Amino acid sequence: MELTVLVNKFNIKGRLVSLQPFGNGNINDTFLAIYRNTFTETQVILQRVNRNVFPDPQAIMVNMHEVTKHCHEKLEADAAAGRDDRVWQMPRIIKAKDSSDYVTDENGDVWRVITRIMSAHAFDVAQGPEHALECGAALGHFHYLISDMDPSTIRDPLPGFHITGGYLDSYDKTLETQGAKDLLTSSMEAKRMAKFIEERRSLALCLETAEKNGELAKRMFHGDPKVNNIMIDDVTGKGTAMIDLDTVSPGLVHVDFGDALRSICNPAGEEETNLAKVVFDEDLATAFCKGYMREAGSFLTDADRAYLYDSIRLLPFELGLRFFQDYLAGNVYFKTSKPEQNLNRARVQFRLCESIEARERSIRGVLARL
Ligand code: GN1
Ligand code: MG
Repeated sequence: MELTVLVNKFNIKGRLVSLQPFGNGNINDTFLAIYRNTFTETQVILQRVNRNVFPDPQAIMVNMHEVTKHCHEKLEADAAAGRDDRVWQMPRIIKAKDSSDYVTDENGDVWRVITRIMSAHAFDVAQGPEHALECGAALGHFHYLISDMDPSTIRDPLPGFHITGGYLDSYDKTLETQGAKDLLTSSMEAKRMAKFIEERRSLALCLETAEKNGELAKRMFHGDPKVNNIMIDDVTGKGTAMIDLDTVSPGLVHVDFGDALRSICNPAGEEETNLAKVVFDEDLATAFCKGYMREAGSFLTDADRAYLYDSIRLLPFELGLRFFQDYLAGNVYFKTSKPEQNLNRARVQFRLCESIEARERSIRGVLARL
């Protein structure tokens, strides 16, 4: 089906005047559609849910329906009561003309349309401490919004997501394949990555073990709170919305905390090729934590706080492992435009992990003062 035919199956006022690829997501295909009529313009986001990644795209849409319903009600109640210092926003699902939340094309792919958060942008790297603080506030506020959701309304969007032990298992299985063996023998960098993983196997289970022991408990999490999933208001410079809601589900908030920090505190970005530029920036971390704690600090127990450093160290390790495994498996999960791209992405995350390890005392000091 032509993309224009597809987007016109949704209930959007006006005539379609532009449809262009949009954003830098590694998973779904995203387009910006602009509709106009005589008096106004509507901009919406069209997305194909990646079936290679999400085994049950319909479940993703059921979840999105539940999450947005819960949060919109809460946002409206808070706004009416004058509880907020700003207008917090969240995308809304635009229904298809047949009233469903999505359209399935002839290949079985699920497409959805959601509202675009206007006069706001997300950045691929942190712009400075004020931006980092606003990212922290946006994630903290999002945790507050989803904190009282009923987890039983949510279907597992991605089995095994953020289970680091599971990623190690699938890495081990990939190592057995001929393709992986060939890549490892032909590349010094790949061998170096493999050694990096071997040296840190024991750290992979730190959060899962704490959860099994009952020290940490699952709550609702975002799952993918990287810097370019956090929208900043163009006018005020304040955080205004978290986007990319596909993975909102029960999980450890530590995963979000570590994932946001690994993304925000690496101003070189995920695609940097010069590893000398990849450094964990503690000023950005301090600012992010300040913003996060302002919105969500009251949720955190002493045990939660005790594992914050571990989460900061773990998440770049986990993402590097995921990128490296995908490189060895032939780049089947994350979108790539070059064959070595996932190898380089892994190099960046592992360098970040080393940079965090080198600053452990100082980072623990920042966390202790929160
Ligand atoms: C993927 O879709 P996107 O680009 O926001 C991935 C995240 C990774 C991120 C790294 C469902 O997120 O877990 O941290 O790439 N999402 C999924 O850039 O695997
Ligand atoms: Mg995503």
